[in-house]
Amino acid sequence: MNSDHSAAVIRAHRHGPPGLAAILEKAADNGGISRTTAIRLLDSPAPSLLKKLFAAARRQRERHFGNRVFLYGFLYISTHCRNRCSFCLYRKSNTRAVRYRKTLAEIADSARQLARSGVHLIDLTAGEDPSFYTDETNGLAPVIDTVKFIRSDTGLPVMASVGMAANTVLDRLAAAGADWYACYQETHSRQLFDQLRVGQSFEDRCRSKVAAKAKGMLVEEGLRCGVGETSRDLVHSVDAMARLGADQVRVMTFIPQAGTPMADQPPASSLRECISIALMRIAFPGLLIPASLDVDGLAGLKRRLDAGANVVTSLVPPGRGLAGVAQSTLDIEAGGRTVEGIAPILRACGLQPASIDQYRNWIAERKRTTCLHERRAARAC
Ligand code: SAM
Ligand code: MD0
Ligand code: SF4
Repeated sequence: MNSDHSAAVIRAHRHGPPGLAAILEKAADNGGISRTTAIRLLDSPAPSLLKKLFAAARRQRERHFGNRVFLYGFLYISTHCRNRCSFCLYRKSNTRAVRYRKTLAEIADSARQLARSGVHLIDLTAGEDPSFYTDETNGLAPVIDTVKFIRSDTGLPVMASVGMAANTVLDRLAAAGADWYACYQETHSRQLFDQLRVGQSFEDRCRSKVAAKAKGMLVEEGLRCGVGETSRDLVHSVDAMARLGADQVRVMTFIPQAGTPMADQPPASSLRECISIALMRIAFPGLLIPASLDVDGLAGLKRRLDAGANVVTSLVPPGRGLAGVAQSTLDIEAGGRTVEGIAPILRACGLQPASIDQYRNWIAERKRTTCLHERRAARAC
């Protein structure tokens, strides 16, 4: 498997727009389409053009990863949160959310179950649980201990997705062995950010990712679609992901949540997400791009993989009282969000799980080739 180290930006036109169909035919070979074309595809998605776009995205994935995909186990370890993101079920004041905080023993049991099932990474996710911040100088201390334990106990790479981490906390997360720092900006429009991530700092969130890269961690950036963003906003975000030098890039459709200020928003179709996945695959052919089970469950997996995604995320072990984020229960207890549950869908897409060594090699290669200079050159949005 190859990996791409120069995250390509969606390129600007040089010679005026040729026919869209022709551009898409070439997209897989030259690794780029223009911003104007990307916006046109998002705004008026003609089925014949989308077919070409998705085929081009799949060719790029095939070139870099063959028919192999990575699988991420997901553990939402605490659903308590001090924040008030307007889109999130787990925002502080929401009485409709089921709240729990798993013990280290419970987390370890679930992580072992995931490891036995064949996932390549354990994603430790949490709200900004006030109990994590009781000791000011050692913020997130319980999470850091958990990362350290799960990493050595399972032997698998670990992602920390626990909200925005301060510089000193990032140092300790990196020292504890967290391979990944996931922190999603949702949008790079400041106005929309302020509506979505109420009371949080746009700049601090951006800067934390730049800092995490400088400390040698891999970084995942993420976008929300279906929340009133324009197509220009989405394309602008793809440019920002390139400037950051993100290692994994995701987009998820907004799912309205009971008891939140955005509960009554009409649910959006996932087509815009799939187009964005394909555009990201063409802009970043060698990067990791999730198909999340946390939006449409199993029913939505094939269309996301067919759009060029190469990581299945939000695999949750059943029987342990664990929740999803955007879909807190969908397909979990029935065992659908498991390696076994997704196997028929992978087969239908002509894909198969990578080996753990292939995943480790991708990480090692990505870390090796993103040299210190490049990591320091990462720019905030
Ligand atoms: N609390 C941490 C944070 O917010 O960074 C970690 C949790 S992170 C997994 C929460 C992410 O789930 C959000 O950034 C968003 O991408 C996604 N999410 C949450 N609620 C959602 C919703 N209603 N629809 C779609 N995605 C959602
Ligand atoms: C997912 N539910 O992968 C998870 C979550 C957090 N790093 C990821 C949004 O869809
Ligand atoms: Fe808390 Fe994260 Fe939900 Fe925001 S998105 S309310 S920070 S759990």
